[in-house]
Amino acid sequence: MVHERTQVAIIGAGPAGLLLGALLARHDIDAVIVEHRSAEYVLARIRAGVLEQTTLDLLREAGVADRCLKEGLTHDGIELSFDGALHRIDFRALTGKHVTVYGQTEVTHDLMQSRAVAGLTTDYEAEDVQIEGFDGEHPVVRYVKNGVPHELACDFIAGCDGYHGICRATVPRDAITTYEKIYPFGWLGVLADVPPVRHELIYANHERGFALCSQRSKTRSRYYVQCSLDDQADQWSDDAFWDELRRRLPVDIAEAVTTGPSIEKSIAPLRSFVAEPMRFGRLFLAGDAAHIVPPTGAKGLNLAATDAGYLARGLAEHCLERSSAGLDHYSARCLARVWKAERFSWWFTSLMHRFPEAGAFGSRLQQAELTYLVGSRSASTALAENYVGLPI
Ligand code: FAS
Ligand code: PHB
Repeated sequence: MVHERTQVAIIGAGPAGLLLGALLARHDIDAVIVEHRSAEYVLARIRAGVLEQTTLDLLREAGVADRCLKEGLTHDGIELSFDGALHRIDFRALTGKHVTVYGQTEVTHDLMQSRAVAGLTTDYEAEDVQIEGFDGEHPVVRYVKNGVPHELACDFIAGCDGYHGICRATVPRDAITTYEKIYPFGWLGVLADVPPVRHELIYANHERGFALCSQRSKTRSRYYVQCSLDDQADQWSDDAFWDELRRRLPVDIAEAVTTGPSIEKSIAPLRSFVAEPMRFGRLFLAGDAAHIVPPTGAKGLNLAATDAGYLARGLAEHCLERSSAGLDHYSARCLARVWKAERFSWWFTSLMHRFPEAGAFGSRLQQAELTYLVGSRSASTALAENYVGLPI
């Protein structure tokens, strides 16, 4: 048995865990990250692509924003496609703000590299991770690494282990309330080394279903089409994907799409989920461990980042200033932001996707709302200020 001690044990090396670790290091607070996958596996997951300014500010505070500031793409708006035409939502004109397109993979890479250079401990491929004692003064994390049992004593545990992690699952059922909505479709996503079809993202509402034209750089694109939950990614040939994508776009845009071999193809289910509260004694949940949004509003990664920012500040106040105010307000402060993002992500998903059970009446309502949205400065501003990120 290896006995170790740290101030904060972080479960999970996704964006929430890695960013929390980087922010704590800026305050000289010791943290160990325990991750059950390999670093290569974590980096191979293709996920988010859009960063709010608040996330970029947190990356800068953590000292890991240099590459993002150099390679990230500044986007001043998005385009909505419906009835065969594009309609631009001008973030800069409506809010004075923009978003940055920079893949979650790159954020994760930068955080991992920064952690390794600083010589901070991340135990990858940890097996049978268990947490206990967080309802008392002496929490413990137990896991097996290379066949050797580890016991990590700590002052606090950060549950950054995602929706399927063990931290939320370890909380007694009568201490937690969950809210969930499952959507009757998924997103089939393709990553390809082809130039993006437009400078900015296109969100398409089409009778055949939703489509999204996104990107990672000027030479790498990320596309999605709404698909059935019965679909399997390996059932979709590249040609079938490109044909379906182009059928959901205006003719001139469809003809401008550069196709090519997929380098990643996967289907993500869509759900809205919130667990309340996000604190249980000395256990704090952050990121997907506490909440999930449908990716339509590009909020998942950004919520994980703001949770990490709130938690890092609360832990720093506790450890350095002997004040528990930040930790005592952590859950309420995160959930106030989470629920606004849940509402926006649900609204944008409901507006842009085809729901079989909504019928012709539901489609007409969507068309009426889209026409109103792009014709009303107030309605467009409401979309824009949620998309670029509400004030922290
Ligand atoms: P993560 O799930 O990223 O990280 C949790 C980490 O904990 C993982 O590395 C996992 O291996 C580890 N872990 C799990 N159980 C463990 C255990 N028992 N012990 C130790 N470690 C454990 N968001 C967007 O904004 N836009 C998108 O397009 C988008 N697409 C997505 C597609 C998919 C398929 C998924 C699943 C999510 C997507 N998201 C998207 C949301 C996503 O980006 C998350 O919000 C983001 O990864 C949240 O980061 P974390 O909270 O760190 O959770
Ligand atoms: C992505 O590029 O993966 C992406 C961008 C915006 C979204 C969802 C996904 O709303």
